[in-house]
Amino acid sequence: MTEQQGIIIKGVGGLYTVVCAGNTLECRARGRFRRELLTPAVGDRVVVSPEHFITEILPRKNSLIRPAVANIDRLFIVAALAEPDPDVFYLDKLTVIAEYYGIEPVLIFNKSDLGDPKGILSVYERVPYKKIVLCTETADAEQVSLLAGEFSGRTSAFAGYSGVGKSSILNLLARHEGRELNAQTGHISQKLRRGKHTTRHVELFSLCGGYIADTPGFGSLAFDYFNLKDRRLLAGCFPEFSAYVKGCRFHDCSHRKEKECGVREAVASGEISPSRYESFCRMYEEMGEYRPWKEKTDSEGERK
Ligand SMILES: Nc1nc2c(ncn2[C@@H]2O[C@H](COP(=O)(O)OP(=O)(O)OP(=O)(O)O)[C@@H](O)[C@H]2O)c(=O)[nH]1
Ligand SMILES: [Mg+2]
Ligand SMILES: [Zn+2]
Repeated sequence: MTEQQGIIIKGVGGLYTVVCAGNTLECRARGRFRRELLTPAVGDRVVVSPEHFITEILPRKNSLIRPAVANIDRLFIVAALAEPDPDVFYLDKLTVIAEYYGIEPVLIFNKSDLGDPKGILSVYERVPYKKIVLCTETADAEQVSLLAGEFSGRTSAFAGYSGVGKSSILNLLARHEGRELNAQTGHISQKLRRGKHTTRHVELFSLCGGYIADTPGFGSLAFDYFNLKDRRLLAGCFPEFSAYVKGCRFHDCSHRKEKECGVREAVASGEISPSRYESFCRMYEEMGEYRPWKEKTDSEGERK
């Protein structure tokens, strides 16, 4: 037996499920990854030894921490129109993370039976991402078939709050192919109007002619793991700003307080959504407060 290459589809408690040429292998990782502070992630292309050890992680196209997935082409950012209510700041953070890592964001507004999508669609009207309005419970075959096409030929991951319907969408796509994945779905808490974190780990499913990662919903999304040392990169993660940055008087304009700022003028004239601009400013502030782990310990050292 020789080494083989495969893709990690699941990783729980140090045990990795790797698909190699159609075979599913249960593997462990070599200790050296831990020494190198490298953790194999779902989506990683890996080399597996005959003893079923992961001996190598092939170069990654990208890797995210929340959700913990690697080599993603598209991030499907799911929000519910109600139960839970959409949180645009959270959605905007996800779009920024996707942009930053070179992943194409697609917005899904689910539970259209529970709310009117007009408001949220107007926020994203000028944002050049695909937007899909969906009701997983009533979608007809044509709608599901269009949706399935969005996943074909690429690796995708879901992201979004708990309870918005990520696993329900996955099951809908599976049923469309005549399969039962039984990705676990959970009712939202009627008291808190939030999901209950039904999905516990990331798992990659081979579906719709591609790979799709179901992921757990996560609440907070800090920039603490972000490598955005230079927060001036932030405006570049808002694609609808780009046409207006040219109108800024200062080449290093932060688009917040400067005079003659093309971005602020576009917000004032309604060409940039005020809500997106507000998210930009909030993120800019948060990034300013962020100190990388190493710097933090250094400054603690100084205090002693
Ligand atoms: N009314 C309505 N309910 C939906 C729709 N889609 C999903 N749900 C319900 O929403 C609840 C949560 O759905 P899940 O698919 O478990 O949500 P999730 O995003 O996977 O949640 P986590 O795994 O906790 O992150 C379930 O009770 C679903 O039946 C929809 O289009 N309309
Ligand atoms: Mg789920
Ligand atoms: Zn500016």
